[in-house]
Amino acid sequence: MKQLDPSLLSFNTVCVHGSGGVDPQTGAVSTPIYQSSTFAFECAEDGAAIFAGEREGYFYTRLGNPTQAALEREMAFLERGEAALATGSGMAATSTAVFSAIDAGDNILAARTLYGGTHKLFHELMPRFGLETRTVDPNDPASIERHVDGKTRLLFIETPANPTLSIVDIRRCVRECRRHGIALFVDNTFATPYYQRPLELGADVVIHSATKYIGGHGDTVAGLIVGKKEFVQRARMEIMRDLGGIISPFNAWLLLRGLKTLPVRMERHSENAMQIAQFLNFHPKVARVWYPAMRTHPQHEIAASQMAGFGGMLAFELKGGRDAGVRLLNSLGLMTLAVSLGDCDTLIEHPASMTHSTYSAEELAQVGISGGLVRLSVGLEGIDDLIADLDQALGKVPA
Ligand code: LCS
Repeated sequence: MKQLDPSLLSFNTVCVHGSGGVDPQTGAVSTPIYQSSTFAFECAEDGAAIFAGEREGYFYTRLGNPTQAALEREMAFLERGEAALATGSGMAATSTAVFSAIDAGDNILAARTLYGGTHKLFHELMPRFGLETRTVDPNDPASIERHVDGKTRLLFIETPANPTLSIVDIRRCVRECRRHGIALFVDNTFATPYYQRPLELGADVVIHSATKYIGGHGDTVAGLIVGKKEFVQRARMEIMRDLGGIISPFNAWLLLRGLKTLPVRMERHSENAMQIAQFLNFHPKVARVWYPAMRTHPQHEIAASQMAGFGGMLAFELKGGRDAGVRLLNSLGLMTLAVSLGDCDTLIEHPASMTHSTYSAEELAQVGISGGLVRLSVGLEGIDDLIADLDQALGKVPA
């Protein structure tokens, strides 16, 4: 059976064909789902050698599975990393990756604007185990300098960030992290490797909530870690093995299927988002729109320098504040009032009371999540239908 060499193929071709082409054993064009918890050894000596790490092989799905491995090879290639580890959720990816890099008494630096669950992990759970998170402005070298010390292991950023679409300058962070001898972890969920590849810019580890654009259809919760082989191996064998946040073979297959259409979906998400951003920008009831493609976005230049496109996420602020937001969300007919993002369906939510309710009132104010801020994950529907729905709902919002 012919095998493909992904290093000779374009991003789009690898998305469709995977990192190895058809299944070498059976010729199956769709990667088989190896729905098996365990794998038989050839003989007792073989089992002992695999357990001792002297021979490669599958033996128990918590430590690896062929369907998962096909996904990991493909994602490592798409993010231009040496290796990848698939996990049961984006939170499992973040916690597994961070715990692979720190020990008791260490601290990490983290951007102020992150997904609410990540913020809660860093500021509530980790401190219970003596692991401190120091909040920094990752775009300001002086802020990093003020907080870093001999026990700092990494800087964790999200760009574009959830939910404000603020942008972090990855190249600048790489320079600062190298200067201080710490690793840079980038949550690349919003951009996907189709539009942004942090490892190519010098970052050390990429994290995904694969629940979002990688899966793309709103039917799977999963995560991914991509980085150097040694780091990924430690994450798998030392942290994942014990914490157990694994992906199921079926969910790994759903992500492989999602990846086939990632480039075409991302392009349509971006086109639709740009048109909605322009519509909202001129709407009298909208105070401000946050979409990195727009020149009015304060960090548009940084975004344009590190992203090949801008994706389907945007946020906007209503002049009428929280009451206007509630009215808008309750008046929509087509758009779905739901958290998550990156689905084919357009999803709309209210960060202050939903995804970022883990932030205190003071923290919400510091990162610019006001009561009137609405987050939109623009889907793949017909653009005229989406704009008509927003238009009629905005019509019901008091001026
Ligand atoms: N990173 C980012 C940027 C996210 O947006 C999320 C989830 C996660 C990590 C965690 O991934 P999960 O475990 O859910 O797969 N974001 C969500 C959101 O904005 N609404 O619902 C979940």
